[in-house]
Amino acid sequence: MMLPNLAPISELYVSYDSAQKLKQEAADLASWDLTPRQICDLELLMNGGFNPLKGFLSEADYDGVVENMRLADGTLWPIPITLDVSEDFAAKLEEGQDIALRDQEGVILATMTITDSWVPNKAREAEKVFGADDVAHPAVNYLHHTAGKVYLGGPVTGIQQPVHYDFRGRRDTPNELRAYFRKLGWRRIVAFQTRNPLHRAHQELTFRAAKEAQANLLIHPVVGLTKPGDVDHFTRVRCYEAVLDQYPQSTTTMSLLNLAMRMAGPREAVWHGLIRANHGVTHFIVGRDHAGPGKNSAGEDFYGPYDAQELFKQHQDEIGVEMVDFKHMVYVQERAQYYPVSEVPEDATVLDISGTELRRRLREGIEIPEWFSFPEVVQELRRTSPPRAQQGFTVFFTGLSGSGKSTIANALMVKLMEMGGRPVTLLDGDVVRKNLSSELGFSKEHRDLNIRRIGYVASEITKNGGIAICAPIAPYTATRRAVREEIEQYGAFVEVHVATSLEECERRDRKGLYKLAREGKIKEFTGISDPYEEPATPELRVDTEGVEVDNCAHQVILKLESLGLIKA
Ligand code: PPS
Repeated sequence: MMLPNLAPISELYVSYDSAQKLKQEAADLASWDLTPRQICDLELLMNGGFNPLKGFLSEADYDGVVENMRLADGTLWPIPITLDVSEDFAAKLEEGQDIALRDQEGVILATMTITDSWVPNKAREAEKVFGADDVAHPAVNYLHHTAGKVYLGGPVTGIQQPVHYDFRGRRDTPNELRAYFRKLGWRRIVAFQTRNPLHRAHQELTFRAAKEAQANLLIHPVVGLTKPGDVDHFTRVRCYEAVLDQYPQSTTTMSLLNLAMRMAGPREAVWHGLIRANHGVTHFIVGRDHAGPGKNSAGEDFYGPYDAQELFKQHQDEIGVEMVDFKHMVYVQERAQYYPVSEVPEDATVLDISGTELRRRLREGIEIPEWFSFPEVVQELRRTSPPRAQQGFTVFFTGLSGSGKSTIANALMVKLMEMGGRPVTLLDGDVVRKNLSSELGFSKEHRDLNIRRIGYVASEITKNGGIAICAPIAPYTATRRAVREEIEQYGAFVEVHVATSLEECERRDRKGLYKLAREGKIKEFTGISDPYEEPATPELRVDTEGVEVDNCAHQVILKLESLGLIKA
């Protein structure tokens, strides 16, 4: 039987006085502004959550971790904790030099002595750690498209914890949790890792797991970085707080873990186990497809459904935490009770709601039954994900100059304002160029910058429940895609191609610009001396030739209705 070692674990922080001194000295050091993921990693390095690591991995440790899940000295460690930086920054450094690690506001959190600097083979890292060099995997995508080209390794000296302004009382370091368990006399503790809201089935399965292990329960949700598209942690924590009241008093506690998940399935499960061991727990619930990243680019799962459980079992002794099987719970209607799927009485009516179905019900404002979740949880989720017809969205017109984008966009704005309910903002090409982008010209670089600015403003409007109507030329597919991705985090992105032909735009030549462009008096003119990449699959394509503006705007309204974004 595993009993917890609840003695304090070693941290990387120096004493308060040394920290003050170090902070002053560090002002002169070369400094690196940490990314959100690096801040999460640094916090767990400094507070002992990543014990036995003493800093960001050296090259030898990294190689060992990538190849066989072990540090150079043979210790089990499955995920590379590396400090990725730009080539320019790395070029200025020498071995043995100290650098300051700062948060995004410039506060010095730690110093690090550089022992190693190398260019990693990212394809190998992707294959070995995540199982495939496929950017459909969020961590592989991060590795190739966000992470810097060079890795720095070396020991870290902790100055101060990253500051959190939210849920302070719910965040605990490993030592704080250990002290809490000691104080309450908890000897066996089963931890439940989650990045999703908890519903009745989760409450049942965690409570059962605790009973089976004769243990107390620690709900240990991740609030650092989870999978893109997850419910934000603010909402989740309010949901967890509501569920916490459902457990018998003093059997269960909840603590927030500022971990940056990698969605690495089996390796991630082992990593989660090690982190939990550092937090003083004895048991850990691992389920089907633990920390799964979704489908690969061929539409298949990255890992087998039980790979995580198998890998965990193999290394259980070294991890120092016992695995508890996650039981898939379903609701049996006749008994009005939850059962593990394997124990469902014969001929019983089994009810279950999948994650996809839940999202559909939220999106469409359909009832979510009480047997499935707690009313307080549903209420929280509805506050953050109102039905589609109340969410913000962006209509993004694209087309040649003089194609009629602005005219249709204006008509659409007026129609939407007539309907009321949500604020409407029009970001017209010309208007944006007068205000947001007055210093920009029409090179590819400047056009991209212009579109990205429009995208940023539209994403903020969408996030806050408004309607953004954009009407720039936006000639490049890749830039339009980037803006779509940014906005789709918060609401729908409806691309409308105003497909007026070049001949027609030139014939109309409302502003006389085509004539000037033909005469060479305006350079880089879209359609004449600069490219326009037509959208291949816009949500809507409107043809303005021989069609009234009112009718074009109406087509957009019909599209918005069919997408459920407005109600007829
Ligand atoms: S872009 O490519 O999306 O950044 O362009 P946009 O911000 O929509 O600006 C297009 C308007 O600027 C005028 N204009 C030009 N258009 C294209 N190419 C060149 N070289 C150019 N120079 C000035 C033109 O009036 C466009 O307005 P619209 O409303 O599209 O006709």
